[in-house]
Amino acid sequence: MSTLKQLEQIVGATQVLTGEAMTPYLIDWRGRYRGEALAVVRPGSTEEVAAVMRLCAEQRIPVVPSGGNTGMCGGATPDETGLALVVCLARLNRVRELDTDNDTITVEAGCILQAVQEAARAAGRLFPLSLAAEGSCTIGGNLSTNAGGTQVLRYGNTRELALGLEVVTPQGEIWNGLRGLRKDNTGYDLRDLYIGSEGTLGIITAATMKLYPMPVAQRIAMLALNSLEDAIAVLSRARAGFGASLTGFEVMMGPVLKAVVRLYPQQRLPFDGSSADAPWFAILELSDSESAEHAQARFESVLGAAIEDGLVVDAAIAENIAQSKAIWHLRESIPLAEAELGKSIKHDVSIPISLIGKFVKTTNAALQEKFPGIQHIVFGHLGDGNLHYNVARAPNQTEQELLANQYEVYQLVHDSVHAHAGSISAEHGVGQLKRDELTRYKSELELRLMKQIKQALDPHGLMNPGKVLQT
Ligand code: FAD
Ligand code: 2HG
Ligand code: ZN
Repeated sequence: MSTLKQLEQIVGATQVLTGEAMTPYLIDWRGRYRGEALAVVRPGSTEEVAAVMRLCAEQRIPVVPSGGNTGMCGGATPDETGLALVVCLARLNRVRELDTDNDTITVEAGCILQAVQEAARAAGRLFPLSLAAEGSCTIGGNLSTNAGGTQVLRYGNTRELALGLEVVTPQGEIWNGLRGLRKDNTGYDLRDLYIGSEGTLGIITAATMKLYPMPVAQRIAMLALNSLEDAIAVLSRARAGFGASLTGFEVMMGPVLKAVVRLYPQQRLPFDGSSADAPWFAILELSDSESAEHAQARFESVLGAAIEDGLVVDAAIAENIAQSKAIWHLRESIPLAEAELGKSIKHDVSIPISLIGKFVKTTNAALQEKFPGIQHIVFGHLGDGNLHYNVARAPNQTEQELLANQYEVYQLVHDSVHAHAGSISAEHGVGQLKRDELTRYKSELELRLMKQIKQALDPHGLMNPGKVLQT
């Protein structure tokens, strides 16, 4: 019997896609990568995933796991050989359990992030992972890339939110590690190996995630600032003044926000006059567990002092939920606006916060010297020391001319990140985009240990070949 027929027997004929029907799975959302595949399968249960994996192991068929295809590094896009099977987890989308005494939710890997947030909210709890792709990314994809987002400074990355996993191994065994335990020191942490492994070690089919109390009150402001250094000074005061109540601190270059409102005229900057032309903006979010009055008093005291000391040019404080949403919407629109403006060269970097000002100044200068007129698109999660230091074409360049230099640009920026004690992937992962760059900055020992782990868990190298590690 042909492989396709055997797959149909496992998942049903309508869940094996070939030909044109595969197209959305063969290209990443940014249009940077295009591959081919033997087929796309859409299993409906963990047992079906396991049966598919057993067949792939027997026939040595490479496997590419796919969630919502919103990843930034081409991790879910198969290579060009057409040999791989794309395994899409979208049909595994049930909430299996919500336990308010244990403050946990157990969900299948294909659950859309927003659906997990909504299920938590319906039970009076907060699931704090929050990112602009939340309407289409899956919890399996979030776990596999160890996604960050806008609430990391308070709640941590996806890794910190995960207590247990269910995983199908490349041999087709099911590991049930769905433990809702906050303490479990029983040897090597398999869960943490799979998280962030971008589908190169196994397929995550379900997870038990932490829940938190809903905040009683929130205060959100957009700040107009004269410099990145001032943003860092305000962040430092907000951390000291708000403690664990500081749940968001984002920063973005003025021209980047201006581009958002130009492209999406229904959105508006909450400033007029010269404040709207500030070189930098920040978003500050306080989540209080006492009362609206308590939140307001804390917010005013930190912000008032920062304004008095000349660190903040202007502050637009949201008066209601609609205004809070509008402020966050401006920030969340940046990646889509950037994509509409053309292809850019993306760097998702983390730097010790104390070195961020120096990093941006020296890297901007070095880029301008080598590629005059190249445009900087800098924004990100300043509270986590995570910048999206993206680069767009100079006004007199074509997109192709920009991309022709992409490897030189990566190296210049990543060398600077390395020189500033940073990491070349803060939250988006490695995928195929940064696989080769990784070898420039990881030590030989680190790479060897990573390859040994890969060899131990995936001895035939079938899981997502060509991603994360060179094969
Ligand atoms: P996919 O893109 O389908 O896959 C991503 C990787 O995980 C691939 O390597 C794939 O093989 C693997 N994978 C997927 N599912 C599984 C599984 N069940 N088991 C094993 N491997 C699997 N990221 C951030 O960290 N912070 C942000 O603020 C942020 N904002 C974003 C904003 C926008 C507008 C967009 C489009 C993306 C953003 N991202 C952000 C990128 C983010 O990494 C992804 O949105 C998300 O985490 C990936 O989920 P996905 O389901 O789309 O995974
Ligand atoms: C964000 O923070 C995402 O908005 C996307 O991580 C970053 O588009 C980017 O470079
Ligand atoms: Zn981000």
